[in-house]
Amino acid sequence: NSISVDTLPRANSRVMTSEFGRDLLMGLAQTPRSIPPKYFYDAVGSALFDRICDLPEYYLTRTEQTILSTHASEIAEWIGPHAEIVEFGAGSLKKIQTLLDAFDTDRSPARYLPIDISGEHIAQAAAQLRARYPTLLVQPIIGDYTAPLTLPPTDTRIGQRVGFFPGSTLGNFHPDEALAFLRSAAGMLRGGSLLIGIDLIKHPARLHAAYNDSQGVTAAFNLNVLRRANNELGADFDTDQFNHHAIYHPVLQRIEMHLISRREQTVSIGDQRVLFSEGDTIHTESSYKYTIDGFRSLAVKAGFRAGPVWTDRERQFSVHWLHA
Ligand code: AVJ
Repeated sequence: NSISVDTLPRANSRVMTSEFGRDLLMGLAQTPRSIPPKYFYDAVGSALFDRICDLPEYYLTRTEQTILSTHASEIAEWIGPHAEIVEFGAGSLKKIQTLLDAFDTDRSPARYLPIDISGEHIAQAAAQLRARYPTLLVQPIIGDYTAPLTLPPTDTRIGQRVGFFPGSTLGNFHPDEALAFLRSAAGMLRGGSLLIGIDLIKHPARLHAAYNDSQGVTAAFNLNVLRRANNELGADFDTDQFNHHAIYHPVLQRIEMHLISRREQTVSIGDQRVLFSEGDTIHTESSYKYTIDGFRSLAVKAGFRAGPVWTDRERQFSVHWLHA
């Protein structure tokens, strides 16, 4: 029996035992085909995203950073003394530092709970943060922040609990998912607040440029999800045979990113074969844009009370304070 090795079930179990593998096959079996955007962020994808944030056309990260640093002391007032900050999808723990630096030492946040799916990344970043802010209790939570989670109990010395969800990451959620996420965040933060960054509706040309940069970094980021499937699942996507396509849909008020098959081709993923005709698309990301009032209404519907909003001069991006 040791010689009758069937490679197909083995190849397939590698796919089916992986959450990415299952989601990929499920997404490609649907019409239209799709891959959830959370799979962009392997090590290579995270590095590409960092490069996107530095692109001249990608105004989001830079503008949010400017808003946070310009209004840091006012935001620190809203946060108040000895707060607990829970960050959703914290990544490299860089954005929190702008907020932490805005406090007088005697009012500084007491505890910081960064939530992220990538474990190795966060432990190292947490160590660096502790070195910089010795009085801050940094307790990383490794997990998916879209799933309900239990936070460690607070104690009476800790001030209000403040959720921090920067980067317009909520934009990746479809409106019904965004509402559900905000509802569960409101529950988890009850009595506290949420500080959230939201990208704003603007001239489509500007949005188009941000997702179709001249250096092709966004294209590489988009195509990287196929390379990841090859690496992790043994799929055989030919990344040269797919084109990056990103377009603003003014009715749905979202950027859509797609990968478009350049020709008829068959791709193997485990024991599955997926046929693409020329021009077939894989929808890899939606990035919803909001008006300030539109987002505030959504937050109110989710159980928050809308507080102050900070924006930049050109009203490209917004940072909202919401009472839970
Ligand atoms: C991290 C979801 C905010 O939608 O702008 C950047 C991801 N996609 N370029 C966004 C992204 C293409 C980004 N978010």
